[in-house]
Amino acid sequence: MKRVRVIDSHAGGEPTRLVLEGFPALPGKTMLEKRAALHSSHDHWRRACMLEPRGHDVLVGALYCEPEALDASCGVIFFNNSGYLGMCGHGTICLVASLYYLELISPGLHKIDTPVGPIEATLHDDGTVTVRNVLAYRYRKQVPVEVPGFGLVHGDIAWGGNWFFLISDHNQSLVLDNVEALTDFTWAVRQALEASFITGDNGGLIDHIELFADDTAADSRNFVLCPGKAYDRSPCGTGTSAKLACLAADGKLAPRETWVQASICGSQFEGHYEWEGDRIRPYIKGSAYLSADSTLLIDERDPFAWGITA
Ligand code: PYC
Repeated sequence: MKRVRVIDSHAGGEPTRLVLEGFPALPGKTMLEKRAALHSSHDHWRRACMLEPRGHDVLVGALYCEPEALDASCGVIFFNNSGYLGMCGHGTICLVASLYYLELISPGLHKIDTPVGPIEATLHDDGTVTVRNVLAYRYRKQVPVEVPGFGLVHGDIAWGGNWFFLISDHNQSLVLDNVEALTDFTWAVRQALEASFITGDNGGLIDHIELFADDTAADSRNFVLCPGKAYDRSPCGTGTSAKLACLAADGKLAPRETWVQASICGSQFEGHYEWEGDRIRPYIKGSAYLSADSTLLIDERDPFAWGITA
C-alpha cells in the first residue's frame, strides 16, 4: 500500500489538494526541472491524486517541494486533472493557509518558488493571504477568432502566470445555472484558438478562457474555463492578474487602485497592481478554508489505483 499525505482546502470555492509526502523524490535544481521530472517519469502520481476515484475534475493539486532559493519557504508545482499549471493564485492562498494550519509558517511574508518564477505570499493576522504574483502583461489586444457554432469572437491574450484569452463581448449570461452553456462556449473558443494557431508569446498554449460581465457586488464577475474543462469556482488568481494587465494597458485602472473580482459562484478576490517597466506586478488577496487532513491510500491491486483515464 502506498500512502500520500494531503491537506485539502478551498479558496473562493475552488479546491486545492496539497501533497506533503508520498510522491517520489524529484531530481533537478529548478522548479521547472522538477516539474519536467514529475511529468515525464512520475505522472501517474498526479493522476492518482487528481482523477477519480480519489480526485475529481475541479481539484487542483499542489506538490510541496524543496525551494530553489535558500530564503524561500518552499517550492510548489501545481497540476490538475489534465496536466500542469504554471502558477495558481487560489492554490497559493490554499497552500499558505495549509502550511499555517500545519504550524510550518507564521503570519508574515513568505517567498515561494514556482516553475514560472518566484512569488511572495503574505499571511495576514486575520488569516487572509495576499499573493505577489509573477509579472503579468497583455500580449495582444482584441484578437479575432472564428468559433464554429458561435461566429466571430474577439479577446485579449494576456499572461498572469498562465495564458488567458479574455472576452468581454460574448452574449453569454454569466450566472451559475448557465455553466453548461458557458463551458460549451469557452471550450469551443479554446479549440478554435488552437485550430487557428493563436497562442501566447513564444507559442505558449492558451489554456484558460475567461469571460467577464457586470456584478452588483464587485467590479466584475468572471467565468474561467480551466485546462481540464472544469470551470474555476474562485475568481482565479492568475486570471485576475491577466485581467489587471489588460485594465492597466487600457488605462482603466490606476496603480494600487483596488479591483474586486467576483467568480461565477459569487466569491471574491481583491487585486491591485504596480508597474514594473512595461509589465505589471499583480497582487491578489483572498481567504482559504481547510476541509481535510488525510492520507490517500494507493493499493497496487486496485485496477484504478492510478486513476480512471480515457
Ligand atoms: O487561481 O490562478 C488560479 C487558478 C488557476 C486554475 C485554477 N485556479
